[in-house]
Amino acid sequence: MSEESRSDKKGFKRRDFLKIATVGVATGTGLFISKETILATSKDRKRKGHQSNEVKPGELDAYYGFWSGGHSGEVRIIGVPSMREIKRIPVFNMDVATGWGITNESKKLLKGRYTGDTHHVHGSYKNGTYDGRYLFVNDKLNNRVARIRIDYMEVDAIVEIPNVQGTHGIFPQRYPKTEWLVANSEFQVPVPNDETNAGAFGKPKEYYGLHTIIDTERMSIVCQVMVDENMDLAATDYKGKYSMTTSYNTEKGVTISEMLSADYDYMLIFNWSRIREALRKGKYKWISGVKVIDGRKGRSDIVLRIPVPKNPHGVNISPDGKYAICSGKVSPTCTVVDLDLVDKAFEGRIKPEECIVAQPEIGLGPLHTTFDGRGNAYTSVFIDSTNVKWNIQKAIEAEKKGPEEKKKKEYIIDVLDVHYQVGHIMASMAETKEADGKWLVSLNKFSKDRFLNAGPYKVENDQLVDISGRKLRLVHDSPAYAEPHDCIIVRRDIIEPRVKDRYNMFEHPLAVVKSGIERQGKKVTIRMTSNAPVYGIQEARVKKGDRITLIVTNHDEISDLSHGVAISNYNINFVIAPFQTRSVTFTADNPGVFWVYCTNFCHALHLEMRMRIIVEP
Ligand code: K7E
Ligand code: CUA
Ligand code: CA
Repeated sequence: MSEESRSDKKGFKRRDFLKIATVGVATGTGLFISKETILATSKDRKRKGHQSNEVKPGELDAYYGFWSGGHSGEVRIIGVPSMREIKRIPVFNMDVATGWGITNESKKLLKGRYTGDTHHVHGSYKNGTYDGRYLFVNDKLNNRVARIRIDYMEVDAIVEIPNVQGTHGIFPQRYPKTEWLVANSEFQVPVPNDETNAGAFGKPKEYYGLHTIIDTERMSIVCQVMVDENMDLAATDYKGKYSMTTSYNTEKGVTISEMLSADYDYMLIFNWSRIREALRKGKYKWISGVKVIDGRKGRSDIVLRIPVPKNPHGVNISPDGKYAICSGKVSPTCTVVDLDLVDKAFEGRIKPEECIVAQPEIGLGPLHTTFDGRGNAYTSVFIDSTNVKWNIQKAIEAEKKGPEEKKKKEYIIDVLDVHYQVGHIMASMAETKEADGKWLVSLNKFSKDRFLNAGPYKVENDQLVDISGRKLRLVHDSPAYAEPHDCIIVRRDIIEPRVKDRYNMFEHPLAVVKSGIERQGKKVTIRMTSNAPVYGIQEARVKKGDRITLIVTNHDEISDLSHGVAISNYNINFVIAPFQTRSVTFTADNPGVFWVYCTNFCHALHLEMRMRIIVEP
């Protein structure tokens, strides 16, 4: 049964709406049509919205959810609305199940650093919506950004960011297509942060934040803009003109009380045409091998600083591209910035604070905001443990009418209690101009008795909310292991056609066509194919101390037919999917007979799928 017909059964009034529209046309009364149309479209009063989140065995989800994995260092694929975990993509972590961090290919990308802290995952864009090519994710711990190829759902590049610490908010360019990605540094540090600058170590006023711009094709650094402030979350606009961030430490504090001392901090907006101009004119310094442009206060006109109440957190752009919404965190408000006014502020025609068109009161501890494409915003409120649905236009109107009108809070449409302490919140397609207002995920930091108690270290609770109606409807609790922060929810038709069933075999320069063993001095290369249920080599004889490179190509092309390659007592274990090639290099330091066996159940004779490496003394 389709989602549509199921919803109809439960009383979705779409048919009634069609009826009204038809009657209106038939009677020819213009008044009648406009009244009903207004009621049905602008205020979503008619929206009952009872979609089913049930995805029966054999059925597929309508959305791919891509979750960051927090301090697990990975990215996860969750089906929405079923909330079934489909796959984990190892990124900055070692993953024994697939051999990530074990194979030569992954080691080359990870460069010996097998820990990470992924907070924000975003897709590549074309014309304001996902193009289904790449995902990007940050590593707050080791200051890296990884790119995941969607066709293989695998990391293919990692860029390291110098001069920074706490690489937190990232966002790809949304228009006309992703060529740049911005990455924020949350912790201010001396720049450069090495012995050449030791004089600054004890002087926090000489610590800076850097807004790094990454070339997403080359996965290299274009430049960095240095500012006094720290930078938390990131966003880009829908016109390719600006990137924006929030700063909670404009004070340059190093303790909590110092970071909370000022009444106002900033939303910072970076002007991309002025950054390009600075690059063209050579207005930068080389620091640690990258171009650093000075964006500090009073030094350039690249950065606009809009004062917002102290210690803000998320910044999100409405899908119509008009507003940047900054969530207050310490302040119970959200600040709505009109991006057309930002143009004027950059031209010096108005003051930065005049870009603010509303500051609605939302609740205690607003952190992140998402959208339904129908003019409504949904803000996660940490201390209250709620998701608050509010109307952006109504908040702007209330602001215009004055404090009395604001107090009525008529812009608030619904408040949903969540369990508990929500961080990020994300609606389906909400970070694109195609926001569709169907599902929302509330990523709650505490699960508090919602699941079987599995020890002192508790899981989180990702709650699924139906937002197709006027009211928010909680439909599912889903435990999440440490510690997704953010997610994006992408329509299936964007991703599914891109995903491949097998690798392009000759993309790997070492693809094995024919099995064989080759020796050059103490270096031995074992090239081996795999075809269920046999490896292309049954026995390899080497000598103690030989440096062995084992290259394996899976010749099974049938979807699902992956093999494992595990070398007993050699701590080597990896998987090869159809037409994939992977290699490992190790020293044969112990004489003996060592079974190499398949770990991935592939065939009725899977257990017999093995070969020997004989290490002679
Ligand atoms: Cu709010 Cu790292 Cu996106 Cu966590 S950040 S919640
Ligand atoms: Cu090959 Cu199991
Ligand atoms: Ca502050």
